[in-house]
Amino acid sequence: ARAAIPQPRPLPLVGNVPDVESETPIQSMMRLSREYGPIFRLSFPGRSMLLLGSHALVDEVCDEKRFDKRIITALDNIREFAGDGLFTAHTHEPNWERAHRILLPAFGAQAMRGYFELMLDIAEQLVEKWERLGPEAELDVPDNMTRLTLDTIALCGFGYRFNSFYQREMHPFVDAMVRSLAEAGERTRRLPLQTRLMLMTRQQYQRDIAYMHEVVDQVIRERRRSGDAASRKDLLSLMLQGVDPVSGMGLDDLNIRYQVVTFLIAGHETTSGLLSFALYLLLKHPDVLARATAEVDRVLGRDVSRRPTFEQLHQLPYLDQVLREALRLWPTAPAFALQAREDTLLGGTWPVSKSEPLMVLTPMLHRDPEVWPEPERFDPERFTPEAVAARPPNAWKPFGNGQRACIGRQFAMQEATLVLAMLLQRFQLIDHTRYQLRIKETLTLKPEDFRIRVRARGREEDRTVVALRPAPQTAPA
Ligand code: FDE
Repeated sequence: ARAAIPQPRPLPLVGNVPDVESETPIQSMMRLSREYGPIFRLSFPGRSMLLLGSHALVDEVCDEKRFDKRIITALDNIREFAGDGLFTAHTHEPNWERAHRILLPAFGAQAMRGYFELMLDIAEQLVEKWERLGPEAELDVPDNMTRLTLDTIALCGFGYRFNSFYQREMHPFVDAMVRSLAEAGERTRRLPLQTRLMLMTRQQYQRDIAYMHEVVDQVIRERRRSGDAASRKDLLSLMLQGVDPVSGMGLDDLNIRYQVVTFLIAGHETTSGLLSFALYLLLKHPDVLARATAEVDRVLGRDVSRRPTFEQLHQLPYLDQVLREALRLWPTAPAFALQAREDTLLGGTWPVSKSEPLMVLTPMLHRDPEVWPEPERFDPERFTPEAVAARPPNAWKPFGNGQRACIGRQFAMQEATLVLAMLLQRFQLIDHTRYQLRIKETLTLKPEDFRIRVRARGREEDRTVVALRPAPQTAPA
């Protein structure tokens, strides 16, 4: 019983281009998924893809014997600057397996302990800044979180300080990276000829890529010159010294450059979005916020002069549930692409050719009422150990699938837990704009224009001082 795969009516030449908003493609696809069902096709000039949004179908394509990661669209363009780094390498390229084996220890449990102090260093910069700015200051949450996550991955990964909290503008590397990621995305919506005609855009792109590579090559050179690669246990020293146990080979300099760029890209926007969504959701759910704060007070205590410890971080199960539930509603890496190893039938019904890419629309998987009752409701109780054990596999995929799943998962969760704990320990969050969620899409998702105020949760007498100067209310837009 073969069935035709639904598709919004394509127009001549442009196909389904008009069905997908260029600024908000994922949100358009979520809308189409609600309209056309668990599998539908979109076709664009020269290519098409199948979009999957139900647990039953995603569960099927998570079988790695039948399906493998596919590098398409924006990811394919990002290969221009991230080359065969882990994220953009094809599984069959020798450098993927080699780098995967060499770098796995850098993301293991032992390594996480080593990163703790460095994560704390950057997290302290954030909370100290917010403390000093005081309750009048309007804080741009995604901007602050992006500074934090970029500085954290650079310091833990390569011993490099971007010092983003000491500058008004972000480091020029960030501008170059953001612009090139945006251009990599734009190019998926243009015909190659259009891009060829956009001389200024192309030159800017080439300049940005050259600049990123220059910064990264400099970091690598400095490490080589300092000769302390042996004593350090970070990503860069593993890359410089690690030997793949299977092939007996190390990584060459070009690949190391690509890996550094990859980790900076993969390691910061996603985690920054996660922290921003988590703060947004807490702000809008005072009961959850109160419970999370109580857990933090119990484990870290109220004395902010005592620095949190690695052990304490692993005693915050409710915070972990909050972060997982935030990733369910808003998986910041919102899709991943696969291909069938052989032509096949999906769900016993839908014919799928191995040449046509499949995209898992993670936010729709995470809203499938078959596995997520009342899917729109934010409820960290979904992630108690009992609830997790009762759910079928592959219902929650914010970190992708199988061997190509996120290598930085532990890293991101440790960083997010630490920062969230320190923020809740210190501050009361104030929703002075009565923020209405709007989602900005780049490669990742983020709350757009999300600003808050914070007030130190000090002793009682501090609170009365603050109360004499109430923060003016901004009228809702
Ligand atoms: C990966 C990843 C993924 C998959 C994709 C595909 O499939 O295409 C996903 C979904 C993700 N990832 C997600 C995420 C989220 C978050 C928060 C994160 N993520 C974070 C992070 C951090 C870091 C450092 C990272 N991350 C990294 C990474 C890498 C390197 C990769 C690739 C891997 C392989 O091998 O392939 C990823 N990540 Fe992530």
